[in-house]
Amino acid sequence: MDQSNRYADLSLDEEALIKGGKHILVAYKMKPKAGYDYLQAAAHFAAESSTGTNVEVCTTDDFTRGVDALVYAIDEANDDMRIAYPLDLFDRNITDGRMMIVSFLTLCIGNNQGMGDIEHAKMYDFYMPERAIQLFDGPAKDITDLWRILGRPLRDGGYIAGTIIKPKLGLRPEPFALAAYQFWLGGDFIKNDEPQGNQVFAPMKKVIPLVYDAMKRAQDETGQAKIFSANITADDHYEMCARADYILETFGPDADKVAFLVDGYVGGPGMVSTARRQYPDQYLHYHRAGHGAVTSPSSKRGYDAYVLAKMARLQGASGIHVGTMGYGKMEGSPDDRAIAYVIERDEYQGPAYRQEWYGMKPTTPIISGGMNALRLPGFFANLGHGNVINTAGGGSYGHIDSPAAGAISLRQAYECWKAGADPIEWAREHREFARAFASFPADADRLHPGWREKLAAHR
Ligand code: CAP
Ligand code: MG
Repeated sequence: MDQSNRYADLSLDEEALIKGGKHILVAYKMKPKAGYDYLQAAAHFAAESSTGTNVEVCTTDDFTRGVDALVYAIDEANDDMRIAYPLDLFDRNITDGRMMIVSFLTLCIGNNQGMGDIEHAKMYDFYMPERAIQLFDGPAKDITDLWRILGRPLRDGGYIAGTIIKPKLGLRPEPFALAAYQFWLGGDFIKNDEPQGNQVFAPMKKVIPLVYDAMKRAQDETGQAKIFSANITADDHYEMCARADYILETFGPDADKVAFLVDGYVGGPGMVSTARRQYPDQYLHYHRAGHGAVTSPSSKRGYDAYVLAKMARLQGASGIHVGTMGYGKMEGSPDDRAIAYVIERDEYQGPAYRQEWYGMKPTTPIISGGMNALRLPGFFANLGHGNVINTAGGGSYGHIDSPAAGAISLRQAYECWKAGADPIEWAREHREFARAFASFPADADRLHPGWREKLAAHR
């Protein structure tokens, strides 16, 4: 059924829609199945994403039509479609009137995924008007809260050297805490790896007290504050809160040094918002494990990593993993810096829309995945700043001297970039950084051919 007379209006002007402030705009890469007219398929997509279905229904009235989602632009040659969703379509909390990401997803990336007349459709940008920005929680804590704890300047406080307790699984409580202590002798920030929780061989109620003891000893020995990002991910809201409450109680006087890690993609919006709303005093660390299922460039459905990061900021993630922009082990490219810029700045021109955040707290770009001291200088040069959390698991526990040396090498890499120094020259004056060359020889060969001769004294 051709619904384009109802669910499409190509005369609508995008700037006017933005100025009107009453619509969420969404840009998709959409391709109809063979044999389907582009505009008709787009209109059906908008119907299924708002007030319609595949046939007219007798219960529709004029008010209904007033909140139809409307296709307002198509570019068939580029599989590009843009839809305006009236703000009133979206569900609001009965508790406090706020908006919710689950409603945004269930409409904009819901039934329209897998329609019979659509080959594929993927959201690559969206625009939230000011009223919507006002109605999402946004972050309660941000990187300035971590810089404050670490005694750094609250403006451009710089690089936070972190790690992930490795191996990913399989450490019992004592070796787990030892791994934490060893890194904290040189680094700032430790996170659980995303699957670490309450495994039978590492019960949380045995691990957490030992981790806190390790934190206290490392703080005493270094004279520096340390941070632990504890995984509270769970299916059950009450389980998640039980974990969070136990962790805060155990860290007691140092509970402000605990961030809460949530596996936000697999856990879903409910878990993220529950953590954000129940524990607004803790930095909320959004791990995105599993996101590649929809965000990977090889996926033509769902939404991309840029969209995921924007949604995480709206939900109140204090920090989210943004990838390594081609410098680490995960998929990515240097242009992925846009994912960092859109969540850390108060306004940013994205691939389709200029998003203003109207003072919503920024979300910290978290850099993780195959990173080590050798890969960091190039990463910072591409991003253009170092106001990030970097968690390097292999890059710390793979350093040939010690996890502490690995941590120190990460910070030295940041300082090398900040100084605009040549890494080989810098290595001559910074031992742990030099020893990262020997620790990760394949990277050293690729990034600094001839390094062995140049650094003979440090092998
Ligand atoms: C990195 C990591 C991170 C992923 C996250 C891992 O470990 O802990 O979870 O990289 O990817 O489990 O692989 P390494 P992203 O530092 O040892 O690689 O940040 O892209 O979501
Ligand atoms: Mg991990």
